[in-house]
Order: sequence, then C-alpha cells, then structure tokens
Amino acid sequence: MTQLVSADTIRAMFSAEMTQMYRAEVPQYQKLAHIVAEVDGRTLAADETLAERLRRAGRYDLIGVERHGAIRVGRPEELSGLRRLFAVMGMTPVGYYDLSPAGVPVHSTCFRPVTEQATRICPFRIFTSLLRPELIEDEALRREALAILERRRIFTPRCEHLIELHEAHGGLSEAQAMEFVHEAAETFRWHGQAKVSADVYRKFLAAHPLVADVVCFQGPHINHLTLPSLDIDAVQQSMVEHGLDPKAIVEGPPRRRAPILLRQTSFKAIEEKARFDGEEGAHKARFGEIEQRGAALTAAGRALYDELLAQTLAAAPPDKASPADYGAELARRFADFPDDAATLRARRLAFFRYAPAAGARMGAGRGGIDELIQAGLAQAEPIFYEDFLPVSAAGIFQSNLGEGGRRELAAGAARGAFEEALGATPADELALYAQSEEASIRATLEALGASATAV
Ligand code: OOG
Ligand code: NI
Repeated sequence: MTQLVSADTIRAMFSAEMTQMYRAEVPQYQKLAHIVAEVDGRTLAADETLAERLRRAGRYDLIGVERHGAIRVGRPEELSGLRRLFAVMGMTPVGYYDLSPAGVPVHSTCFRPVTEQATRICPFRIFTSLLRPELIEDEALRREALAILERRRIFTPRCEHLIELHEAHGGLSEAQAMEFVHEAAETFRWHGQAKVSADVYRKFLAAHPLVADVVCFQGPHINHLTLPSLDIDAVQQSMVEHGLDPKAIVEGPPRRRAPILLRQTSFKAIEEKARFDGEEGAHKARFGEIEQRGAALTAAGRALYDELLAQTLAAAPPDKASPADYGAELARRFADFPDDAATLRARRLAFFRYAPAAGARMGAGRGGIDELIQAGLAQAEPIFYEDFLPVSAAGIFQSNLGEGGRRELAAGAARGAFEEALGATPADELALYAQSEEASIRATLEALGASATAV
C-alpha cells in the first residue's frame, strides 16, 4: 500500500509554494519580508525574555513563516470547489464574516487548520470571500457579471481529479501531493490576460472595484499574503522609510502589554500589467500585509472590544480624523479594557490554556482550576486568536480597493445563502476556543489529581 502524506504536510508544501509564487509576482512583498525580518531581529535583541516566551507558546519556530492569504470568488460552485480543495490540506471553514455593512459586496469565511497541533505545524489559512451579485445594483451589469462568471473554470482538470482521488482514498501519496500543490497553485496565480475587453473592465470598475477584480479575470488570484510581526508599529513606520505605501492606520486593538485579538496593516495595492483582449492595461488589487496576534476573547471580551471600537470609530472616523487622532482616541477608549493576563482571566474576558505548574504533582491540593491557580499549582497562558475581525477586514479591503471601495449597501448578512454555496456550515470559532480551554482544564485537573500539591 502506498504511504499517504498527512494533510498538515500538504498544507506546509502549499504554503511554501504560495510564498515563493507571491514573492516572485509581487516584489514589494519580498521587500516587506525583509523589513519584517529586520524588525523581528531588533525586537528579539531588545527584549531578553521574548524568545523564551515565544518558545513556550510554540511560536518561536513560526517567526517569519506564519502567514495567511486571501482570495475572492464569484460563484457558489467556486466556493464549494474551494472547500473540497482546502480539505485536502486539512483546512476547514471557520467563522462567517459579513462585509456588507462596510460597503464591500461580499461575505467570507476562513479556511484554516483547527487543532492546536495542526496550527503549530503550519498555521496557514486563507480568508475567502464570495461575491454577492444581488448587491450589484444595475440589473444589466449584474446579469453580465453572472454570464462572464458562468464561463470560467477556476480549477485545472488534473486538480479536480486529484481532489477526487483524495476524497476516494482519504489522502494522497507523496507524488500526488506534489502534483496537487503544483496544480492548485494554478488557481491562485496571477493571470494577466483578462476575460473581458477594456471597456467592460472599466464598466465593472466604475460599479465597484471589487466586482471588477472578481469578475474580469481567470480566477481567484491570491490578493495578499501576510507575515507575522513582533512589532507591527515599527514595521508600519519602516514601510514608509522603505518606499512602501502603508494604509493610514493599524487595524484592530491598540498596542497593549497584554495583546488581544489581531492587529494588522498592509501596503496599498500595486498596479500590475493586464491585457484586455489585445489591449495593454493595468489592474490594482494585490498587496502585502502583516499581522500581530494576541489572546482570543470570550463572548464577553469580544462584546467589550466591539463596544470600545464602535465608540472610537464614532468619535474619530479614520476617513476624517488624522491617523494620530484616531490612534489617540483608540488608546483612550481601550483604557477600559483590562491590560493584564490575571484580570483578563479573572473576569473571563479571554480564553486560557491551563497546565500544571512546574514542580506541581499529584497530591493534596483541593478544588477547581481557580483554586489550583491561586495555590500556584497550575498556570495559565492566553490562547492565541486564530481568526479574523470584520471591521479590520473591511479596513484592509478598502485601503486596497482605492477610491470607490466603499458604497452604501442596503443589505443584511446572508449566512444561509453562504452556507448553501459553501456546502457546509462554518465552525463557530468561539466554540473551538472554549473546547481548547476546557480540554486543558480537564487535563490539568487529571494530571494533578482531584487534589494536588507542590513539591
Ligand atoms: C480580504 C481582506 C481581509 C484580513 O486579513 O482581514 C483580510 C481581501 O482583501 O480579499 O485578509
Ligand atoms: Ni489579510
């Protein structure tokens, strides 16, 4: 019997392939990677305990390699096809994001590994958006968009065959895995030859730049990759010095001692050559991003985050206020969000992973996990947030769509339609974090016995 390659290995191969492809296609991304590496080096050198803390959190080996990417598709069949493709790599849909309140006519999910072990092997995830054609107001244009999308096939026949083989046999051999990664890359590559004339392209661009990006090309070209950064504010600053054009503000919570959720920023989309029939032209959609992650928040923590962010956006709208004023407002509002791990835990604002403290062993301690923590017999580390934030995602979309990226859209979420297109129900991210926390509590109580004591 042939040996099957694990899904985690295929994902790692795919992630490496995407990195190589994107650095070659978008040289500015390569430049960003250099800046990130330089800032990471400086940050590690300036903080003696940082490397050790990252090692303990299982994050040290992911410096400079952890990243996500994003794609956009146009038809329900394309989305369900992607679900099957990503399943080969152990990536399943998590979360539902409605971007319509921000004027972007898509809804999205994230394909990602779900277990902690798989995430540590390779955390690569893909933020995937589906166009909502019903939000294209002009009826003739909407019909034209659907007709164009109807004609394209985004997977190579060989890729489809390998997905079927995987489904039939529960895995791929090494040779098949290598071929699969190669074929899958075709779906996400930039194809400069547009599927429409320059006139048609301009028509869609005028309707919404996102619609033009989704409808006029061969398929879901990867529109950015994202590197982790140990100091996102320093990289934001350094981008300017190196001639990259960053978006105005860093999305997400402010800089904190106890980081929460996700902070992210990007350089704005670059102009790439495109051909429309015989005519030379250009298209602007692709960029580079960096992210810095912190603790996953409970429903209560998330409600507080959403509330403080809404207050900030109302008091200092980033499209009106200066970046400095926005930053000051954000910091001021988030003074109400506890900024130390002990309080985040005590008030159940964030999820934690528990473990027996060094030196604690089976013995005479008593009580639940809180008592064990108090007695110094157990310890808790925040669980990292592995998902996305709709307001932040909207900010990233907008700064990269340029003028016209924001429209008033009279729409609510359409989760049912999204799930039907996907052919699955995305996992609930909060439930995943809660399960991890509970499992770690059970394991800790078990390891220390119903009663526990220190040496
Ligand atoms: C996706 C933007 C969202 C993020 O990191 O929040 C995103 C897109 O532009 O297609 O990637
Ligand atoms: Ni992103």
